[in-house]
Parts: sequence; structure tokens; C-alpha cells
Amino acid sequence: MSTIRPAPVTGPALGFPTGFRWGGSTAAYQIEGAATEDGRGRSIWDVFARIPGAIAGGDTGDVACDHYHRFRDDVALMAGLGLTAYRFSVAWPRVQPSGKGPASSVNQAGLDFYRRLVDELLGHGIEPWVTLYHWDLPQPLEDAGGWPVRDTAARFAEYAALVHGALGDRVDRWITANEPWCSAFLGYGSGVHAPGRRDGAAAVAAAHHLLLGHGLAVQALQAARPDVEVGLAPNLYAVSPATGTDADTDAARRIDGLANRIILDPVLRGRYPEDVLADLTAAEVSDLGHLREGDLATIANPGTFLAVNYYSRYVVAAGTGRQLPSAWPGSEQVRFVGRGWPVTAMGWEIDAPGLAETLVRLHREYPPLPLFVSENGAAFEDTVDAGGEVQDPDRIAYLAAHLRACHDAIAAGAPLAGYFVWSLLDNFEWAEGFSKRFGIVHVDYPTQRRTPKASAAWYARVIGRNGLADG
Ligand code: IFM
Repeated sequence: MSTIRPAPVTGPALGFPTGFRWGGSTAAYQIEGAATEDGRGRSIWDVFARIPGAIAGGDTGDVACDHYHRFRDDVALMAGLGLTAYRFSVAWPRVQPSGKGPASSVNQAGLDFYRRLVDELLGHGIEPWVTLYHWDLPQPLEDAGGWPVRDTAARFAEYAALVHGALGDRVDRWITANEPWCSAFLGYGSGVHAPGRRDGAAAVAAAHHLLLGHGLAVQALQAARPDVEVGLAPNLYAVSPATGTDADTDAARRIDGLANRIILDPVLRGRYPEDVLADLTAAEVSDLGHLREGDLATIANPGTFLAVNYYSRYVVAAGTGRQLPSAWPGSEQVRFVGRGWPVTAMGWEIDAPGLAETLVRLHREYPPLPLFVSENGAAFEDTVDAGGEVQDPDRIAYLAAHLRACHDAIAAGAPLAGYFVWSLLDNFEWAEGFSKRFGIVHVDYPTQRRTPKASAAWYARVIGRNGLADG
């Protein structure tokens, strides 16, 4: 929780290391659409999105950006921007609708879609990065208990092996799970994400089984290909106490523990943070009965890199009372404090130094691993102007500040090797539906027209010079 002082700018440009990956990120349910085509099964998001009031505006991902049909144009768009890498996710229910079973359970038409997408990317010189799990659990697995149930981790590893079997000849870079904290604590704790359950104990068990699934999937991929490049993509936060009081400092310890260390420590250090386990048991959230001997040995395999999703900082203070349901089981008394800093359309305070702080912390406090920023970006209120353009200076400022933070982190020794903007396209922003636009490319949903925003042209220039212009 130290602060990083930005490195002084000495040259005309802030250059990045040779070979630095410049990417864009998306996720299947947020962009693909084609929800019932070619044998795709239902995921927890298909079901959750139909619960009245679950999603702003009653939106669903049924059509989304129609990327399933427009992927060739979208890849051409990426190539036009000069992206060197593209991170997308495979929809588990598209390739294995039942979420389990023998080879006959595989939906070849679904796998074929990803083969075509990967071939298109490679044909344009863009490196595919495949996320195996970006929140769309097959509904049959949720019906069998979902992530709070141990068996789901084993099913995930089987699914990972089958996707790798189909794409491993042309995909070198894999991410096991995206933001396991969100899947566990928003999906099973606060219930604002699918499947919408509200049970602290289930959330804690889900987090463990997501990590177990990660470890088992890494094993499966490494068994298939010993030199596979694979990692996890947690959402990490800089965390600060609102004041220097002991009570606020303890609040920051709790939230750092439940947001960051509960994921990082098992994977990178082979143990859960004792203080977090003590908080959970003291609050009688969980008896930790889901932890089994040998689990941590399986989980403690990060793969070959760590992917970091970063958006903001949590500033927290001690509070009273417990607001339930909550994404912070056992620590509901903590208050999240706004500092009055500029925020994005999500209401998230913009804190670029927090990204440098996070990367440098990983470098200094955890075992060495190459790092990638696998998501970073911002939603703002974008509009297409009379000239058909989208001017988004706030997004450009956000991205520039965070890339400066990346540069600062590299200067401080963090082995950062790539950056993926979230997101390539405006898309289905989960509980917020289509109301929040994160893309550097605007999508007009009724016509599916893509309009690169000013930030897309700016990002293309950054990629072209492998760095930021001064100032
Ligand atoms: O849209 C999401 C993405 O799916 C996961 N990380 C955060 C993004 C913005 O909320």
C-alpha cells in the first residue's frame, strides 16, 4: 500500500520495451450474440439476464455486438488499429453445452467458430490470447451447484483441455479465469452478477473452487503442452485507508485481503492469508469446510505469467453495522469512501498511480513472473456527433495516464510485457447492460455500425510508436 512517485519524463516519448504487446480485450457473452445458434447452450448469464430487474434496461447478450457473424470485420478493424494481440474468451456453453461429459458432449460447430476467429487473427498477424472462463458458466453446472461445488473445478479443467485440444496448435497464450473475485463475490455474495445468489459462505467456497479450477486447468494445459504460456487474470485494486487511524488501517487490511490477497496468496504463495481466514471464521461466514488437503498444492501454480485487470483504487474506512447481502462477507462494516476525485461513468474514481502501485507491489512482494495488464479502460458518456465522429477526450486522458503508470512501473523494475485496453468494442456491461460504453470503438446497437472513437486513433498512434508522446 505504498505510493509510487511517477518517474520523471526525460525524453520526447515514453517508450515501451521492444516486443511489448499492444492488445484489445473482449469477452464472449459481452460481444458475440448468436445466443441460440449452432448448438450453443445456455449460460448462467442467459438465465440471469431474464430475471426482471437484474440488468439495467432489461438488456441481454442475445445479440450484443453480433460479433459471431461480424468477426471478420472486427478483426479487420483491429488490424487497422495495429493491435499486435487480441484477448477474447471462449463461451463454455457454446463448445460444451452441458458443461461436462465425454468427447461427444462437445459442440463442434462452436469450436469451429473459434477456429475461424483464430485463423482470421493469425492471418492478420494478431496474436490470439484465449480466456477460458469469462463468467459464462453452463447453466446445467449451476443447476448442479455451480462454483460453490467442488466438482465444477474438475469440469472446468476438462473443458480447458478440450478447448486446448482444438485450438492449442495455433494459440500460444491462455488465460484460465477472468476476475475470479467477481465470479465468486458478485455472483454468489452480493448477487448483482449471475447466478445472482446471496450467500457469503457460497461465495467463499466459489472463490476457492475457481482457484482450484485454475490450478487444474494449468495442469491440464501443461500436460498437453509443457511450454504453454498460461496465467490467471485477477481484478486487482490499490487499497488505501481513508485516514491513518488504526480502525481505517484495519478496514484497508480487510478489503485488501478480500479483494487481492485471497486470490494472489494461494496462487503465488501457496497459502491463504491467515488474517482473511480469521476474519471469515470470526464473523461466522464460513467454516472453511470446502478446503481439502492438497488443494493449495494444486492452486499454487500460477502458470507462466500473471495478467492484471486494473480499474480503480478502494479508499476505505471503518464503519458500523452490516449491510447484507454483500460482496465483502464478514467485512460488511467497512465503508467505501469517495475522495471527490474525477470518476468514470461507472462512478469509479480515476487513480492511475494505483496501477503502478499494484504492478510494483506484485513485483516486490510476490515471486517473479512476467506481468501483463489484461484489462484497463473506462466507460464515459459517448455520443456520435453530427460529423459521425465520437470525440472521447476523457477516455484518451484515462488511457494515457494509465499507460504512464505502466511506464512508471517498468521504470521501477516491474516486468510488464503488455497492455490490453478494455475494451475493443462497446459491449454488454453485465448488470449495466448496454448503458455503459467502454469501447475504443463505438457500436450503434440497432444497426451494428462500428465507429472508431478518437481514442482508437490515439491508441493506434501509441502502438505505432511503441510508446506515448511526451506530455
Ligand atoms: O466489462 C468488464 C469485464 O467483463 C471484466 N472486467 C471489468 C470490465 C468493466 O466492468
